[in-house]
Amino acid sequence: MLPFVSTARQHAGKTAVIDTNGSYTYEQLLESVQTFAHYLLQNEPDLKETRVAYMISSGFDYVRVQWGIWLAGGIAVPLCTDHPLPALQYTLSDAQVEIVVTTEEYTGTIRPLAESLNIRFLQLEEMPKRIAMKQPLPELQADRKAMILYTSGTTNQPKGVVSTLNNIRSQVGVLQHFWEWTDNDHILCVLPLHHTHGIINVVNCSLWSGATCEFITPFSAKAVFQAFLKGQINVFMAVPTIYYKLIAYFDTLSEAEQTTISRTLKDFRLMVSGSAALPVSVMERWHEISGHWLLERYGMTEIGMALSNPYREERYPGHVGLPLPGVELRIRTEDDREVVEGEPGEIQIKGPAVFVEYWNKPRATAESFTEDGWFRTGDMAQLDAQKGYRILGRNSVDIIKSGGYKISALEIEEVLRRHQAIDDCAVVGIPDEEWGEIIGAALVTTITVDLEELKNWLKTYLPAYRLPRRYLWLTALPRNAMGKVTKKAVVQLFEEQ
Ligand code: MCA
Ligand code: AMP
Repeated sequence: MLPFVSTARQHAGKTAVIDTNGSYTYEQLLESVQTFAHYLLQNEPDLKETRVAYMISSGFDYVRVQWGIWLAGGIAVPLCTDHPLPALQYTLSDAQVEIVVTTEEYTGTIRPLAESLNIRFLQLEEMPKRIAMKQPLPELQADRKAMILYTSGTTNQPKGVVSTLNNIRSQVGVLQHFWEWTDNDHILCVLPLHHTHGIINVVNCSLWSGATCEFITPFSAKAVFQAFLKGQINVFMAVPTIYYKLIAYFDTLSEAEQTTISRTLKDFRLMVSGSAALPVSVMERWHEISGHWLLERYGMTEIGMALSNPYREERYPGHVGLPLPGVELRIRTEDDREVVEGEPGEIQIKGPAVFVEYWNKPRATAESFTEDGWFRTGDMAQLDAQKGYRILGRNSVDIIKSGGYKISALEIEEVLRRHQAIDDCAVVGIPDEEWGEIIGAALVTTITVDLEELKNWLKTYLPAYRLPRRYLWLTALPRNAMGKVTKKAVVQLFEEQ
């Protein structure tokens, strides 16, 4: 049995979810999850790893659909609610999705696409009131594939990371234990729910623990502080950019408002930062505001969380702690030998939380593991005997982290090159205090390009978080000029600009 079913039974009368429509007990959640699972099954005994994509805002409906897919034996494929059509189409096609679920909010966007791809379409509001639930739900083995999350890498299109039920159980279980989750916890979820951080660390850790998960969407610093001030939330997790934005908003408030917020924050049990490097300045300022040293941890879609600062002992700024229980970690040099202490190298991981494959990409899967089965993260790190591991960055310049999102420079370059006026281009990450990196595009053009027109054109292909924010025009250069310039030099050009 999936662990969340027994948790929900055990905490039947307790509040599981709070969203903009109201609050829901575990009993209501489980009942609607089971009903939805039967609705998906349509009297079949098992979905047998059918890919079910869903485009649903954060909240009760999101959880009931995700858990319903798992109970019915399907593979959950969450869609980003902000993705433009070509990106959605790519995900539906690449994952070979057979069913799409949504609510009225997104029907206009996703229904025509699902229909054009011949995919069964379900809108939650159109679900019949009575669903036959005579048949038992399928018995599921731990190695069942259960989720595909799309993540950018060093290929131009995102790859689908396939996790099994056992991977998900391990990713949730280790955090429940190490960060000491209990049913007294109450977390606020502001993160998007097509990535591990929001899905595993926030939603599933809380709801598999009998805690309350409260959702606000979209993120706004004001709404976050208002939610905190209700005095019930005691756990919070976010990317560094969100802490930066919270600090910036806090600094605009009156002294009296600041004092009230600080008093509320001091009662929190746990505050976590991850998905990108936490600047020491943000950690220190947040400590002044809240009295908490943020717990920084390191993870990746393919592996869940791997390294964490301690829950109870001292946390070190600029460091991400030690391997979590059950995580095997080694650091290898470029010439593939074990490092000596303090020497930098690539993080490689083994353990029950590590994904099984990139969907339909056996070559990419094989290349991402060493011959003896270690997953190559592509992240460079170094161990400090006292403070734990320090992340030094990626070993590829083509991976950008902006606002906690992983972005492939190659994907954006490919889109830019489709524009009639662009002969060549180079996309880079430019260091930025608020966003970690912001995306810069250096363009070789033959004719003058109207920037507003270019931005609007790009929006039809790329979601907001993958859009270049700064541009450099290199009109005097010949076609293919970018191939002869290093990306480091391009970043420098931006910085001199
Ligand atoms: C938006 N803007 C940006 C960017 N994104 N500017 C520069 N760089 C960006 N990347 C601009 C917009 O154009 C807009 O400007 C203004 O910021 C507000 O845009 P909006 O989209 O409303 O931004 P937001 O809602 O404030 O979003 C910021 C955010 C969001 C909340 C930090 O990016 C976010 O939710 N990030 C979390 C991603 C995440 O969960 N990653 C986890 C994956 P204007 O106002 O001028 O139009 S990593 C993972 O899962 C692994 C396993 C791990 O370790 O956790
Ligand atoms: P994603 O592929 O979206 O799951 O993002 C995972 C990547 O985020 C990792 O490979 C790291 O590059 C980065 N990351 C996650 N946590 C941290 C952290 N605490 N410090 C630095 N980078 C991080």
